[in-house]
Amino acid sequence: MHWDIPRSHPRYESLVVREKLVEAFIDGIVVPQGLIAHGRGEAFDYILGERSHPFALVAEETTVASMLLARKPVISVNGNYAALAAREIVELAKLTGALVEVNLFYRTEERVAKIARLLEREGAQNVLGVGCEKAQIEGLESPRGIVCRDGIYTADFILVAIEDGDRTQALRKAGKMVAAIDLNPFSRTAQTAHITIVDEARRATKNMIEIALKLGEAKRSKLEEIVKNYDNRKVLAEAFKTIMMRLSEATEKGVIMEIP
Ligand code: PTJ
Repeated sequence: MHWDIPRSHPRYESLVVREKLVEAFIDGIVVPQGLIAHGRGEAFDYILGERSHPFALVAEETTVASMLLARKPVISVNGNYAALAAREIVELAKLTGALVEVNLFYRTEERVAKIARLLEREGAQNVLGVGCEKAQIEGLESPRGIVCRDGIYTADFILVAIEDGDRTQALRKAGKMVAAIDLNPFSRTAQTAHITIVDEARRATKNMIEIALKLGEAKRSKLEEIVKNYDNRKVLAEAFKTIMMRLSEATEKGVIMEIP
């Protein structure tokens, strides 16, 4: 199933992304529930104006600094994140020295292998998930809590995206530092992560690549300074304020765009 989206369509980019997800669903990368999750993300992105706000950029910078400082950083990849940003994930991992692990909510070994292959086609080496020694994250009943012993299980810093709240909480309880990309600041993931990136997953990952290129040569003390000054409550509060401001502007004016 493939639809040609006319370039002139005012929502061209958004429709192309939907097409990409539908194709990934047909290929068995994304689960049907992932399409529903995407719709929720789109709604928040629409309200936020589909751009990276300063509060997101601060969280993204802190995530990159934390990854560069970490003993073993891991980027946890699920179906949606892989479908949207496989190339960017691989690039970010290379720049920060992070491992890439496929970790799924709706886990089947077949999907793990498919997503690993997709990442490998984009240049990833040693993607964790298939054939690794398995371990169980406490608090997440099997098979949702299955991770690689040499990956997430022994990691000190984990970046998750478009993730279920339960998992973020369990990872945090397991003593990991967690950064989460989630457009919905109300979600359990957003509320429980140490660093919450309220931004669209691909846009956020692209921003982090730019930041990693700048911070790659930075001294440890500068990275530590960035992490020390970070305040996640403030970042979440800014995200809520931005939503409120955009909504209150809309409630005053009623009309938010000029229709010819
Ligand atoms: O591939 P699997 O098996 O691991 O399953 C993945 C899904 C997405 C189905 C699973 O993790 C899930 O059910 O997630 P939730 O609980 O629906 O949460 C997804 C969160 O991500 C929601 O808060 C959405 O608003 C948000 N979101 C959706 N799309 C994006 C997003 N955030 C950032 N960028 C997006 N593109």
